[in-house]
Order: sequence, then C-alpha cells, then structure tokens
Amino acid sequence: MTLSSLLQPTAEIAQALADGKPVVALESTIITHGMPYPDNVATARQVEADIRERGAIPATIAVLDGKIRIGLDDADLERLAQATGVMKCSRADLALAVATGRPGATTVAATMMAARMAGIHVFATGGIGGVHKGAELSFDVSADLDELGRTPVCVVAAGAKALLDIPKTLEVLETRGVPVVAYGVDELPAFWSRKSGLAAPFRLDSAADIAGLLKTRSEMGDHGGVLIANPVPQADEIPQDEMGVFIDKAIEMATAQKVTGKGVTPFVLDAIYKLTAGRSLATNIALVRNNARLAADIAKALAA
Ligand code: PSU
Ligand code: MN
Repeated sequence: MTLSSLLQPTAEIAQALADGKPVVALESTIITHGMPYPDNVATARQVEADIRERGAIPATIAVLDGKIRIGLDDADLERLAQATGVMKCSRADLALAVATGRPGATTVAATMMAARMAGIHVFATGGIGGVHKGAELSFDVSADLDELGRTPVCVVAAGAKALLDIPKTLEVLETRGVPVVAYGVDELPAFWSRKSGLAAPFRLDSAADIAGLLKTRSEMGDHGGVLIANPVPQADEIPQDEMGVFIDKAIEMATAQKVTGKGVTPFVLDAIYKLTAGRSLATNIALVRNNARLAADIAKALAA
C-alpha cells in the first residue's frame, strides 16, 4: 500500500506496517489538552514503553509542520507537551492544521482518521468524547461518535466518562452501528470508575475474541469502528459515588464560565483534576496504561 504523502511515519513504523507487525495508534490531545505538563509527556512515554513491553509498536499521532506524523520521537513529544496554542484537531480541523502548517493534537476522531490512512487497526486512549449532559439544549455531541460510526479502527478506552450522559452516548453509538464491547466485565465502565450502573451491550473476555470480531467485521466490508470499554484496574479506581460530586461541580463551573464547543472537555478535565487534588490524574494515567496493554494484545492477535 502506498501511503498518502500527507503522512509521515517514522522509519520503524513504516517498516512495521509493511511487514504486517502489530502497531498501536495513540492520540495526542490527551497530551496537550488532557493532562498538565510534565505528567503529560511522562505518561506519553510510559504508555509507549508499555506497548513495546507487550511486543507491539506505538505510533503517537499529531500534526507537525504540515504533516500527519505517525510516531513521534522524544524531542517531538517534548515539543508538543510544552507547546502552547496547539490546535485541538477533530475531524473538522485535521486538514486545516495540515494545510496551514499549524501544530495540531489529534482527538479520538482525528486519530482514527489518521490511523485508517496509515493502515493501523488498533488505537488506545483514555476516554472518548460523547453526548454531554444537557446536550438536548447545547447540542454538544462529540465528533468521536460519528467517527466511530464511519472509520474501521478499534478504539480501546476506559468506557465513557460520567461527565457525559452515558445512556445517551450509548444510544448514539447504537444508532451509528458501533459495537460497544466491555472487556471482561458485564457492566459498562465509567472511566475513573469501574461501574456506571449500566449493562454493557456486549462482553468479550480475550484479545483473541476481540481480534475475531474485528476480522469478521472487516470480512463483511463493515466500514465502522469498534469501541472496547476496558475497566480501570480496581486498585486505581475512584468509585462513582465519590466522583459524582466532583463532576457535578466541574460542569457547574463550566456552565457558569460559559465554556462551549471544543473548550468544554479540556476545561472540565482540568477542573476535576484540581477538585480531586490530582487524584483523578493518577487514575487517568493508570487507565491509559491499562488500555495500551490491551490494545497491544489485540494488535498482536490481529497480526497473528
Ligand atoms: N477524555 C479524556 N481525556 C482527553 C479527551 C477525552 O479523559 O484528553 C480528549 C480526547 O482526545 C477526545 C476529546 O477525543 O477529548 C473529545 O473532545 P470533544 O468532547 O470536544 O469532542
Ligand atoms: Mn463537544
């Protein structure tokens, strides 16, 4: 397969893709808009190491100097993590960042687009965007959901954050034809918490079974994505009843300060980080690492 000239993979990743080796895509909005410096860059490096340790190759995706970079070296990661004014690129923004040469971090939606262009089938992140609470008035529904409906990439996340309206998020995913599969549990996990109070639509118990689902969908010519909901490890979770108070407060602050559009998710995440005195960040790091390990196992099972 010849890659689009808009993509710039590292030599290692270009070779791995040509050889059909397991590669796991990683997003960069979590670095620029999801975590404070220097935890953001430390986590990005740790997650890459976790994927390597499991026998797969990490590919962190971002826009730099007018190219969609597939894989970032250490200096690039540091530059991105410290930069201010990096565009948060979802589907609507990706081409704009490339065309204008502005630095851009990719959300779940834009990372899925780039992964598909590059031929990467598995992608690990923390949490996806979804239907926000109050969306019936604000119309705030993340482009991540549409992307999952249209782009054949397997996204491993820790379920939907309870700052979203989880039942409505599930409804939209069902409408878009996205299988939502909980890994090893019956209940849909809620990011910082293992439980959401909602049954997951599907459950699978091994990376091999997940790879089997992906292969079947691909054989059927199904062009949409799959969402794997992987619960945060027990030792790192913040239970839902504790988290709920902080989430409500953070949403209240966002509303009072009239935060809208792309600003909402980063604002609320930062407010929760401050309200929990950093505890939410430790949980966030643990769940991203957990997702990276599972994604590596799925990528290996697909490549086998
Ligand atoms: N959830 C997190 N951390 C993040 C994000 C979500 O816990 O960094 C980012 C992801 O990149 C996701 C994006 O794709 O926020 C969703 O933003 P929006 O709701 O504006 O679509
Ligand atoms: Mn939004």
